[in-house]
Amino acid sequence: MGPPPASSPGETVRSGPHVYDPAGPAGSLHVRAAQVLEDNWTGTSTVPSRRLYPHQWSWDSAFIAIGLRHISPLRAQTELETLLDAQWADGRIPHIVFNPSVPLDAYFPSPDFWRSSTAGRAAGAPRTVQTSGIVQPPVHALAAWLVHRSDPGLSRARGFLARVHPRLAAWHRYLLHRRDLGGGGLASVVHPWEQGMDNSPAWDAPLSRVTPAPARSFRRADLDHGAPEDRPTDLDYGRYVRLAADYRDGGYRDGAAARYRDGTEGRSSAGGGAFAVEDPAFNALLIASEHALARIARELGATGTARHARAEHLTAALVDRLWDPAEGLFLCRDVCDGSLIPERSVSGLIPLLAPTLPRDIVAALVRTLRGPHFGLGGATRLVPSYDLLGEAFDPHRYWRGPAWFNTGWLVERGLRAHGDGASADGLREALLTTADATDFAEYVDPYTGEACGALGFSWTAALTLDLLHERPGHGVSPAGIGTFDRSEK
Ligand code: 9WN
Repeated sequence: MGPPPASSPGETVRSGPHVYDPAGPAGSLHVRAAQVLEDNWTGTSTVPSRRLYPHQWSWDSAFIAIGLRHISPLRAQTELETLLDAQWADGRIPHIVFNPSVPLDAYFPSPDFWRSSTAGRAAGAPRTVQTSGIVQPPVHALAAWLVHRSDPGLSRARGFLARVHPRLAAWHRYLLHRRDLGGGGLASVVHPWEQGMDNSPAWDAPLSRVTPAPARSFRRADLDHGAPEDRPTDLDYGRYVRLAADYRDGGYRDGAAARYRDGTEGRSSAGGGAFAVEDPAFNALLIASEHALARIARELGATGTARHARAEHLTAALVDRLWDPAEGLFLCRDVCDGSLIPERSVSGLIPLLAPTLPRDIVAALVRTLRGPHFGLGGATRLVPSYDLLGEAFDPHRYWRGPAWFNTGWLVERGLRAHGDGASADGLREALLTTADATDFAEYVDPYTGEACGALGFSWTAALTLDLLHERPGHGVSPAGIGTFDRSEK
């Protein structure tokens, strides 16, 4: 990896409106956030973290592009285009694009585990770049639209939207057609890493059916950098490895989910159905991205109406299949046995992003967010990843309680889009203060704000930049969250 190019010819590196400054001279947070992205830039994309995650990750890149657009719209476009260059012919966007100059043992599972160009050949994996074979949440169309809006002139001059639109449309087609494993109109994830909240207690029940790969068959690299008590257990890791290996050995084919009668039958094959879950956040992001794709289509001269209609149809399916009125929260559905998984996670709040969510559901979600299970504005200032009162709650363990900045940002956007500016302002302030105080930590203890995981984490820095460019006290800023706005259809 060479030194990061600061900017490219013809492009302005911008400095932002420094509207937040609790801790130092005006702009210092902005400058430091931009520096993190500079340090993590490889020349064509941004690593989430130099040591822990030294390749390109799919949903990380989308969040990173959303922040990068404020300092370099060209780099933001490049970030997304690099990812899309690794798209498979069946439409999937892989969750990792490997950097060939990084040693194989720097991250596990490495390219020799996924073997994308051979095992994924039938599914259309690219030949020239090595990738994983699973996906991550579809934040990309949303990111592409926001990147375009940050500098429409540059975007038009480069034909950015015209180039990414067919790829994004193919990506959504893959999710809507190949991944509707439950048959109810929602996309399923076939591995906990696909949903992005890898170690969520919501996966415990469906994962318990999976026979772990033997510990001696792989070597974890994450424990070289992270504290074992904060990371997933070896048992869970063995199950992640088994699911991924079975999916690979089935040629990364997507099949119908097997229905388990008693929880013991069935194969442990991801494509064939041992793990298939409909997740609220994943589908809410698909809804937001469908609305974004509609706007992209309109910008390119089409109407976009059919896509808005599809997004509304998806919203109805989300409510129909995952809304639990008694909990006031969206839950995950285990597609293998058809049950709703009785665990409260931040994923269930993220449908706040859906602009046409019924108002009574929005109100119930806000009550849940501020109630005892998530405690926003009371016990916590950030949104915990999991139920504060849940049996599996742990303030430090990966996705089992700590607060992440991307989920906080998504909730902030949703609150603002639905007109709850006061709650959004409070959350924004807390996100900025905490990013500042923790040196852009990967995640934090939701009670104390103590830094956990990697520091200098890219999406924390990127979303800090994005929040700095929002004007607090305003409902919807046209350049920021227009995509989520009810009225902007
Ligand atoms: C597996 C890169 C990724 C994030 C995920 C986060 C973590 C990887 C891991 O890091 O996952 O994809 O090794 O734990 O859970 O959301 O995209 O930042």
